[in-house]
Amino acid sequence: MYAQMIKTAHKGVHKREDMSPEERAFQDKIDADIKIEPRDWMPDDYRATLIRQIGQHAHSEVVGQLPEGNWITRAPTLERKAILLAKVQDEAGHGLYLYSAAETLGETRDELVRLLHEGRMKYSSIFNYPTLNWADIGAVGWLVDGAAIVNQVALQRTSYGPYSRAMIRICKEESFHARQGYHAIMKMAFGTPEQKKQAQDAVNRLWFPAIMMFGPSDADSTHSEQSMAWKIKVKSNDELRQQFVDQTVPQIEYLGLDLPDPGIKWNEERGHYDFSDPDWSEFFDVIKGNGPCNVDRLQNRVAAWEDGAWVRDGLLAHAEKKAARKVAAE
Ligand code: BYC
Repeated sequence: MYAQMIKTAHKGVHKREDMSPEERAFQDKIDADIKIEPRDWMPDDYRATLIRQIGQHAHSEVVGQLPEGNWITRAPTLERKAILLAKVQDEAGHGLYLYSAAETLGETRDELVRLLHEGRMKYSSIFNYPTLNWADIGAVGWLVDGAAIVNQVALQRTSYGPYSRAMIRICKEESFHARQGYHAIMKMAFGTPEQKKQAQDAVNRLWFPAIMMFGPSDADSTHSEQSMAWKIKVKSNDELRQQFVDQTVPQIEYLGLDLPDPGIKWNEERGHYDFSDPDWSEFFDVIKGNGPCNVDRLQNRVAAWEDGAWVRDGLLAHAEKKAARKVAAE
């Protein structure tokens, strides 16, 4: 359904004077901060935008398991391993909440997964970078989940009820993820000179990819204007990026690490940190499929899906048998 919908999607922002009476009533509800629920009338483009964003978000949670899963067997202590396992399992759960939220819009999980596997849907750019040392796992929890929280706390107020409710639950778990990441990197930063060097290296490599997670600058964001008018997005890409930088710079300083960007400087007048733009050509290249790990990540996901076919078949056969038995007994 989604694949079909994007072909016919409206171009440009919906203007009030062009809206049907139904759409005007819908927009009035949004303006009054009334949540939209699955059975409510909604414009096709609102539905398609939500399926795109929620679907990409779900894919990010699932693909996001890969860079961290890579370190489960090499975690330095039993305690760190148990924490990492719990975190990676949480990501699978987040994927499920989000695929379920997308299903309330009439799109199946199987279809979304198919579009991901065919390279027709995106997932977060950040997961196309490798995790090279143990400090990267701390940095992922702290910076990547930290960035995800900034975005998701805002999304708790998104206009679509099921998405908003999924976010509330996800944010609770993300707080634990970010905390454990900061704790892991703190151990490294306050550890031996070799460990501190690894922590610095992780921050240097992951800083710009982390701030790219918020998407292109507002001026280059294709969907922001309409998504904000519909309150699918409640804060702009640049606003959220600034919020993340402001909360993270003091944390880097506390760790005694060098700032990863010479452009980071407190701006008294703005009341915010200034910082350098990431290399946007790298960002657009990564989301086109040309990042360091894109091919690997997708191959791994497709292989995992195919390897799991027997489990899905078994569960379906069991459910059908159970349903047939129930009918026979009635
Ligand atoms: N990566 O018009 P724009 C996590 C695309 S994971 C890839 O600003 P929008 C976690 C965008 O899709 C966190 N693509 O888009 C999991 C669009 O292309 P299409 C995941 C990106 O949607 C495991 C084009 O660029 N969080 O929590 O208005 C372990 C133009 O952009 C990215 C979410 O998904 C990107 N970073 O705004 C640890 C949050 N940025 O679709 C952690 C929900 C942009 O037209 N999503 N693009 O082909 C959102 O809030 C919004 O979708 C975004 C982008 C702010 C990301």
